[in-house]
Amino acid sequence: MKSVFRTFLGGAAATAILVSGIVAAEAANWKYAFEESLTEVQGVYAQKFKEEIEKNSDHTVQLFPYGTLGESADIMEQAQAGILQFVNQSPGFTGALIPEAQVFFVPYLLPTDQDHLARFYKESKAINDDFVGLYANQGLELLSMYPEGEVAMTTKKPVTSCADLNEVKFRVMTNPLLVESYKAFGATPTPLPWGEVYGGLQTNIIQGQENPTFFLYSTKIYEVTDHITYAGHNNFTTALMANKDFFDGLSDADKKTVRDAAATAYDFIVEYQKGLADQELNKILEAKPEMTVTILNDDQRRCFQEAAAEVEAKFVDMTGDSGKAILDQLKADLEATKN
Ligand code: 6CS
Repeated sequence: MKSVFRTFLGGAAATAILVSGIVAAEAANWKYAFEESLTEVQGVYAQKFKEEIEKNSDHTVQLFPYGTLGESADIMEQAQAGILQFVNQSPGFTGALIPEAQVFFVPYLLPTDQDHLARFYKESKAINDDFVGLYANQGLELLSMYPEGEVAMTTKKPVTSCADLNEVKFRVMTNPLLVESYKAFGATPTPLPWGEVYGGLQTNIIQGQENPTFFLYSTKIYEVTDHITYAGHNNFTTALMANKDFFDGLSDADKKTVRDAAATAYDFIVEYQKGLADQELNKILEAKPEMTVTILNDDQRRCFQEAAAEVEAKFVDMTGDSGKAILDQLKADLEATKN
């Protein structure tokens, strides 16, 4: 009797251990780093992604906002090394690693129309197919690319033409095509990580930079520049990816949960940004009424638009057939998603 009892307990205990063991093995804590704060666009996207994963699985997602693990380049290294499972890095930085990702810096390639952009990122073959392969070559599973808004230049002196950028040390993200782009605009491009931008403007090491409107407000960049200029030359693109070995090792169910969470966060962030740029611009003007805001007219834009052809040619030089194929596909995708 005793031995039967013991066997029974043993069986129950073993079952309990096995069950908890299975749960422990399955329920993981995934680390996800991004380049902005929790309340900025990448942070809002990340929080939605986390919420979806935690709602639809036993896993948890631990978020690491900008600065907690270093600069953009640092979090990418950590993701490639498998220390992080997820990383949000923008092509502005990834372009140094994946040259074709610099295509997002060919001026005037992307439209300013937010609805068109929203359809484009979602449906583009270049993004959802071609870039997936290119990111995979770097050990990354590309899960989503999404927009963060039209970029504006902020400077210490007014800009109404390329000539006004002459002698202006203009901070750009660290990719060679963006350097070429601002050279073609007539400025002296200065690639820097984000952490050096506010101080660089404050100490006049640089005299200009570009970013989407919400970021100009949230990072208080308006405190150290006096003029905002919209030339319509680009939209800020960003991307969520996973470490590829980690992703490949997930069950089919978990892969689906991750993809679904990225898709839900995409729809959410597109909706979230409706009206955001205008709203944040008003906040800048409330905080600093003397800030000037200029939307360049067609004549004033001309030199920027002319520079675009030169930058596009540089992109093809830098990336060869592979870059040309991406560029052509992207143009076709933009055309196909027009309305
Ligand atoms: O300009 C930058 O470096 C930063 N801009 C944005 C909108 N997000 C993160 C990035 O580091």
